[in-house]
Amino acid sequence: MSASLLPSLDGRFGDGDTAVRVAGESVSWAQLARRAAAVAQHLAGMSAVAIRATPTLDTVVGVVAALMAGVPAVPMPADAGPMEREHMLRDSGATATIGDTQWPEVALPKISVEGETDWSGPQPAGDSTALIMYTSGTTGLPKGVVLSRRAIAADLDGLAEAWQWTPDDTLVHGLPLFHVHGLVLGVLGALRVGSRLIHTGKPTPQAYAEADGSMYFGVPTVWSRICAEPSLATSLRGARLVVSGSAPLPVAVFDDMTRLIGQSPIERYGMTETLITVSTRADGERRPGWVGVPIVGVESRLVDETGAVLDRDGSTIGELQIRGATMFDEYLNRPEATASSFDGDWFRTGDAAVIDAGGFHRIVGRQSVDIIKTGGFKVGAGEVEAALLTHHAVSEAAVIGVSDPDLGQRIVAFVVCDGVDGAVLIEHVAALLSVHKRPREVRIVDVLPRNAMGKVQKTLLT
Ligand code: MCA
Ligand code: AMP
Repeated sequence: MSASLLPSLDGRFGDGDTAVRVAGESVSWAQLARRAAAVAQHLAGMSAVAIRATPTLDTVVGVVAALMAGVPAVPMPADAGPMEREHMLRDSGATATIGDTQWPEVALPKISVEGETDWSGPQPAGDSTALIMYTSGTTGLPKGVVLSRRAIAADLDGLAEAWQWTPDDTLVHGLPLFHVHGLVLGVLGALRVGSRLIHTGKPTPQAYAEADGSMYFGVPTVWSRICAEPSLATSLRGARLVVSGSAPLPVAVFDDMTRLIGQSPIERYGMTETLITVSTRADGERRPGWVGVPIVGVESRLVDETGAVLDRDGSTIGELQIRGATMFDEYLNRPEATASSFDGDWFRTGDAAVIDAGGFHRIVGRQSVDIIKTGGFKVGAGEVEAALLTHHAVSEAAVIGVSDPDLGQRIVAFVVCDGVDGAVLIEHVAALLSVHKRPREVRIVDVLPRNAMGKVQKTLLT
């Protein structure tokens, strides 16, 4: 294992018996390292390994094994449908799978998670690929975001500094292990800092209330569900930090958290491509609706449509651009997409933001209506539309995000179809893609509003 990436697994922090607990199964760091080594010895030399990222200890072992072997890990949604799976496996070039992969169409060898050894291989270079994480765009299939070990280390160190995250902490969360939030921050973060980790399996209010942690991570939907059960929310009063991210935290939820948990949440902002770049600090101001300041090693700026840099006056809105040590390397197999997402070394986030004179950031919204954030998951409208159009009864489809009190946005599909009802179409999408990409609502219409060029005018969909 790289001495530099996950020092807890090199014995740097001793060996707590229950250093890592996932859905009730616990291991010490030494056991985790030995279990991962048993898998890593079969991975060495592979070009990439796909991991079905269920919320289990086996997933953590699989990811650590890939890091140990220096093989890029491709965490796949546990419920990825065949359309997504096929794309991710082919695009990533994975040559084996780990986890409970009962994927009928996949012929790749399965590496089982079993046994313990002391195997160790050569130390992977800092600029080598640690993870390929798939993220949805405005159109087309999800893009593979290539993340180096160096970027991950820089991000986790920057966050540890901002949050005063130490080996004395116990981190609690139940977020999915196939995205940056749950996996990079929520697992690799604990293993890098040397804090204990309790992954609750699912991010339910009950599980968070029972976990007795010092730091809790959640997306806004998780926090609003916790606040809806005040007797459970007050159980978090002993925590040192409660952290929200992945989507805008409504001010009402911020206020409820402050009242019920007895402290205001830390809000932090990031993207799969840039990792987490902006955060309020443990020792700094926590302002509802604002996400804080760049972490160490990161710079930000606002630009207008012409590329001119805008003032930091707390009210001028521009596109947020980011550069620094936490940046991804490229979109896999997509050089044009990579090139067009940068302005020099500045990454164009596609988020509209303001920055005040003190450097505090507020995210105002996305620049594209075709990116939907639902329950903290990013979903591209185009991907859902393409899935709908594979149904023989559907002739046209347009998908938007509609404001939702629980999910932030819910996916709503407007469909021109013949002889099929909405429930069938929802199931159709849930079966082809990850379940969280399914529309929550289908509105059947006679025609879609289009402009003179024939383009659907999504702002007219209601
Ligand atoms: C429902 N279910 C179905 C169907 N409908 N199964 C099959 N077919 C269907 N049609 C099942 C689901 O599988 C699930 O089962 C259960 O019903 C509930 O599903 P659902 O209603 O979709 O879930 P939810 O309760 O609405 O989920 C809310 C959530 C979830 C738990 C908050 O949205 C979530 O985990 N969000 C986290 C997203 C996240 O980590 N984002 C980070 C991206 P079962 O319960 O058995 O599974 S990284 C990022 O954004 C950046 C870097 C950042 O800043 O962090
Ligand atoms: P993802 O591609 O899943 O990594 O999602 C990244 C996107 O999530 C960003 O571009 C933002 O639109 C959104 N996001 C992440 N954190 C926050 C936050 N704290 N407030 C508002 N939006 C956020």
